[in-house]
Amino acid sequence: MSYKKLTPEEAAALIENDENIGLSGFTAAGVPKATTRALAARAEALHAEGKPFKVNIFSGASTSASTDGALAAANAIGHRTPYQSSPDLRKRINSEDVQYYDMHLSHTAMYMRYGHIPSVKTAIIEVADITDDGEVVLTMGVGNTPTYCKMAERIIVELNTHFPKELKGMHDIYMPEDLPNRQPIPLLSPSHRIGTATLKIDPAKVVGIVETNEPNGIGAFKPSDAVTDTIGKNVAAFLSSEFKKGHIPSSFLPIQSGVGNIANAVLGALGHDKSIPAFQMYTEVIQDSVIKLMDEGRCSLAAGCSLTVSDEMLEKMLQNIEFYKQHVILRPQEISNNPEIVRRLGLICINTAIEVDVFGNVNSTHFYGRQMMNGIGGSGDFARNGFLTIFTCPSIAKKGAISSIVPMVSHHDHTEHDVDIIVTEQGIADLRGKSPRERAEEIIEKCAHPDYKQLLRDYVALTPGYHTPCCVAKAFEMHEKFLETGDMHNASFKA
Ligand code: 0RQ
Repeated sequence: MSYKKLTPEEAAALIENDENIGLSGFTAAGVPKATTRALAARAEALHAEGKPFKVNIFSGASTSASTDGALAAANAIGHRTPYQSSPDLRKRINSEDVQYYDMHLSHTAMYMRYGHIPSVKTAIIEVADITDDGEVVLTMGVGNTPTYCKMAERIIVELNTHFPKELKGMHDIYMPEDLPNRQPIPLLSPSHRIGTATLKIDPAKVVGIVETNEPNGIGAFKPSDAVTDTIGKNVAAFLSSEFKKGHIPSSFLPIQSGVGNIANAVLGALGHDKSIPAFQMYTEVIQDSVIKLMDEGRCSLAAGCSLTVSDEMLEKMLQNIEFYKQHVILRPQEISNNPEIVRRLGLICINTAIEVDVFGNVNSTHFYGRQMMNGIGGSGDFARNGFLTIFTCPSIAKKGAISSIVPMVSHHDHTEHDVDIIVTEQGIADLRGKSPRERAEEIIEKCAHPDYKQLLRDYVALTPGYHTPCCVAKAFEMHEKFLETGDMHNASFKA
């Protein structure tokens, strides 16, 4: 191979203060590891000398402890987009050390190509293989890698030998044509390959290769509990009933599912419910539960943007890589989350809410309107365009001091127009074909925790005789009481 070899420290030394950096991958899957860790160490050393050093990080989505975690701990991030889920970075964002703008994940690549957001100077990418003429086999996450490589002036390549070259064939790399003559994306089904198995980058941009051998470091999910299990069963029961009514075609429809413990429980329950036929996934993140369903013959294909499975699961998959290459497809997020494809394929979209209001508006991102959790991620790409859009959440948080059903969400991510079904462990609220007052009754009676039902009924009763029973003066009373006293129960809507 004709590329220069670099140590992680040599690669990190190339980066300047305030530089815009694009990272490969999506979640901890496919993100570079060694260079970003060395960059964090460099930032700490420079800070100790009293010198400023921060970089602006553009990613696919969340990253890993050796990327967002290390850089945030070193206070080495200036601006950050489009998504994160790191506890260290979350603290920096909420103390305004980091300027963070979260956006629909399908937007980032096009926005950068057309200058709506700054471009990156350097792309740091993890690969399983690279040829002298720039044919790259990516690892487990595609994210925005094609666009970052296209836009960057220079590329630092981490060749991670933990991931075999035989991954070639799992990816389907496709970039939409430039405007104004863009053609329809020709993808006709989740299994339809429309692009190339490798990503072509300009070899002249490659400043060097950092060799690593490191797994993604993804642990197994914690086992589901009674609440998440019940939510999962409720979603499965709802979909089974829709299927029996003929509202879903007999071949079923592809499923998109968010990440996390609730999403795992939902997928587990869908797998167990034999009244639902084996289905395909067209989603963003493919996690352990999907591969388990595949092994059980319940999921026939998983197309996504990253294979975010535990290290243990990945080892197992690598033993049987030829099988999984037939059944797993990894695409850029511009394609996995593409609104037109989501609508056309008729996806059943299941995502998690932080809070939901009595009209069906959903907050996926903020606590009390002001504190960022992770970001909107791909949830909006799917929710707005899905065939059926379902949001799930436990009915209470913080041991009951918080009701997840509130008079008005403290931050709007998905409006009532984008939300069909709410599911909590209490039950299923079907909002389709219902007016705001009917929705309020459905959500309170089916989904709110019994401790909060009367409070919410009292709130809705404050505003008789209007289309939407919203009382502006009292809409955040429950949030205010939680912030003042530590318990939403202390709110009152008695006249
Ligand atoms: O905090 O554990 O400190 O008590 O919120 O915690 O366990 O991280 O929850 O993994 O289910 O994630 C919405 C954040 C849920 C995630 C969200 C507290 C609660 C707890 C929640 P503690 P967990 P989950 C794209 C999919 C947006 C992006 C998206 C997410 C913590 O799903 O980031 O959908 N979604 N991407 O106690 C205050 C409330 C609260 C609250 C919960 N109302 N007020 N705190 N908590 N409700 C599409 C794909 O295809 C992947």
